[in-house]
Amino acid sequence: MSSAAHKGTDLVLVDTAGRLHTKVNLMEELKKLRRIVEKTPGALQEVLLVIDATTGQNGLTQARVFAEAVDVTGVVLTKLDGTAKGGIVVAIQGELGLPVKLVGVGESAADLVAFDPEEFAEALLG
Ligand SMILES: Nc1nc2c(ncn2[C@@H]2O[C@H](COP(=O)(O)OP(=O)(O)OP(=O)(O)O)[C@@H](O)[C@H]2O)c(=O)[nH]1
Ligand SMILES: [Mg+2]
Repeated sequence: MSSAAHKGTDLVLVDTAGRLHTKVNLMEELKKLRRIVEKTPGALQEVLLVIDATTGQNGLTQARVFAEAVDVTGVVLTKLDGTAKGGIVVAIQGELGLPVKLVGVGESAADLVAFDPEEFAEALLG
C-alpha cells in the first residue's frame, strides 16, 4: 500500500491464494489485510468473494464466513461457461444481501464481465 501510494498507483488488487474459510489463521491474515488497506482513507473500494459456479451449498457457508471476517461487498461468479448455473448466489444474496458484480465465462481477462441479472435468471430457469 505504501509503495502504491508512493508511486501514485491507481489500483491495487490484493488476491489471496488457496484460502479456506475453515482455516482460522488464514482468515485472521485476511482480516489483517483489510485493516492494512483501510489505513489509507478511501482506498478500500471492493472486497470481492470469488465463487465457482460449480460450488453448491458450501458456497453459502463460505460466503457467511468471509462476509463475517472481512465485510464482503460483492461476489464474482466464475465458470459460468460450463454446465453449472451458479444458483447458490441466489441464496447468498437472499441471506447476506451480497450482489453478484462480475461473472467469469472463460479463462481470459476479457471473460470477466459485468453481471447481467436477466440473462442469469433466464439461464437458471431455462
Ligand atoms: N472456464 C473457465 N475457467 C476459469 C474461469 N475462472 C477461472 N478459470 C480457470 O480455473 C483455474 C483456476 O483459477 P484461479 O484463478 O487460479 O483460481 P483461484 O480460486 O484463484 O485459485 P487459488 O489462487 O489457488 O486459490 C484456472 O485454470 C483458470 O483459468 C471461468 O470463468 N471459466
Ligand atoms: Mg488465486
